[in-house]
Amino acid sequence: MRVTTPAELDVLVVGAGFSGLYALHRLRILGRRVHVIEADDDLGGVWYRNRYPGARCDIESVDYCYSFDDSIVQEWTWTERYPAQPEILRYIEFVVDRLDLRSGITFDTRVTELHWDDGDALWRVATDRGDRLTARHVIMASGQLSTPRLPDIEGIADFAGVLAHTGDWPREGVELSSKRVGVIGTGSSGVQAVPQVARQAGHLSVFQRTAHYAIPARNHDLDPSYVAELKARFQEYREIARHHPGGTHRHIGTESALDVDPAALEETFHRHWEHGGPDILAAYRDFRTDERAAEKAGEFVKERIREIVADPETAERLCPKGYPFGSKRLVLEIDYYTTFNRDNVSLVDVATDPIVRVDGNAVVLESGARHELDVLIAATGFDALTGPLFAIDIRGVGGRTLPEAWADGPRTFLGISTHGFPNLYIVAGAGSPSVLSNMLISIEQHVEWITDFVQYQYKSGIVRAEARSEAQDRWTQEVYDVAEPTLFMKGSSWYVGANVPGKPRVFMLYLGGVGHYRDVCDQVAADDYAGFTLD
Ligand code: FAD
Ligand code: N01
Repeated sequence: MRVTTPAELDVLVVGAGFSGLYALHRLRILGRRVHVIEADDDLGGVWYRNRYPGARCDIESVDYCYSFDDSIVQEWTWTERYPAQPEILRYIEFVVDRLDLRSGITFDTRVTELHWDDGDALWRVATDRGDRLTARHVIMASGQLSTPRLPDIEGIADFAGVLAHTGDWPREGVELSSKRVGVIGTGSSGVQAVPQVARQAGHLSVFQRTAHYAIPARNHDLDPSYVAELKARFQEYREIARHHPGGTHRHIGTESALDVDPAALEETFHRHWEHGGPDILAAYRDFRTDERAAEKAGEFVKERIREIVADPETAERLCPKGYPFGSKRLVLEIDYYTTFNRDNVSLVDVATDPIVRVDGNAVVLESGARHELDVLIAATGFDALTGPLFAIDIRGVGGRTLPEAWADGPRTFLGISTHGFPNLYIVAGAGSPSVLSNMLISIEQHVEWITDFVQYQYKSGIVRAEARSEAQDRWTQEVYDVAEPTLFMKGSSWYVGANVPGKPRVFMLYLGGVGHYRDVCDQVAADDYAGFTLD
């Protein structure tokens, strides 16, 4: 049964993924009147929706989990190095039941309006189910990758077969067996889905515009004695990750890849390739900043692709070109390259012969080639970071909308708050380390910081907290300055809004490192929230 939304709240939380669920729990403990509104009919966010075959995490399970309650840590046991979507969703459900969170969530309800009332110092909220409520504070736990995007291909929405987006996979599943299936997109989602789809489909056509760098995940079952040993010292283990630049335990190399002799370089690359996982990204200190250094890793990966893929032309097409290794998200693969050795799989190069339209049940290329399909899978990504926020009519002081305030790209103080939008806090969004970190570390840090800030305001009789424009300008500049020397600026990826026509081309994430970022946030709190105007 639908939980009624309370009419008046201290804190409204938008979204019931990892972020919103923890915010609900923490604010309940702090004694606040808090409620979550969730658009989906159940909880889990990313891990509820991304049910496509092959969906799994690329941060190790023992790191990609909550740490705030040690009894939960002790009661839950991960089974795989990189957990698959069903196991992560089971984990979220376990936590929710354990903390009895469902009663604080209204499902199947989308927040459509957030209008700031400066006279009463509160947010007036409307939903698509006709709810009207007020909340002194609003926490946007609405996700980073929660707005799936179909490509701008004429006719795609009218595809005559079954059309499924990986980011909004049908709950009832998609029948693939013996079907003619097409996958558009070869980023993280496409690379994960392709091998699994190929096993079931009659024939699979992979429409590739840009080849991504992918390295083996080497996923495996976890040894129970390893998990037990880690649990015994989990808080100590986690504390290290909290201060690590990526929120993990990745070793960060201090040498330059350009100074190392070729045999040692080769040996390091092979070691990473055999071990699997994304740690190769940090093997040398200049992979993030020097194209010549990054190219050495890029060349190594291309050699492996040429070894694995039997057909030399297909292998060449699968070799990434035109952007440096590491400047787009490094993809972890399980059987991706070997899949192209199957008889029922073909790679269609839509960089040289683009998709121009979908006509009935066919994907039509510029050359006139028609690919008749029963199922079309769009692994085409998301309107990231700003998408879920802009989908809501958010109006701050003087009725200014968030898209107006962010017309040239997101402008925030600490990624958490925006001038002109008092008492509104964004979890793990633009201007913070967000998806370039272990998100569970970043989510816990943000939720704890924001809820402490809210509690501080109640304790101090403050009703209105607004980021100062000078503090916001300084922080926004810091975000750009840290990103500027990195190779991320050379990859035309969703990190810079490149996948959405008209989106401002700015690097949206903070690359200064999770540990440093935490120190900055803690200092702001220690200075009585310097950078905010508090009334
Ligand atoms: P979400 O899980 O996106 O939840 C947001 C919720 O808000 C959704 O349920 C949505 O329905 C709801 N919502 C949005 N707008 C509204 C509205 N207007 N009204 C009501 N509800 C609304 N991160 C990692 O660190 N490691 C990984 O390996 C990793 N793998 C990923 C794999 C995939 C396929 C994807 C898509 C993302 C992955 N991420 C990963 C990033 C992921 O976004 C985070 O790890 C994390 O799950 C985000 O949790 P969240 O609660 O902040 O957001
Ligand atoms: O999306 P993407 P994603 N014609 O934007 C192609 C997280 N995630 O869902 O590169 C042809 O990366 C597009 O081509 P191009 C992770 O943070 C994590 O894969 O624009 N192709 C590209 O290949 C990730 O970064 C995990 O040339 C078109 C693809 O679609 C983020 O989610 C797993 C096209 C989109 O790739 C997004 O990943 C999954 C067109 N018209 C997701 N339009 C793990 O952690 C778009 N494309 C494991």
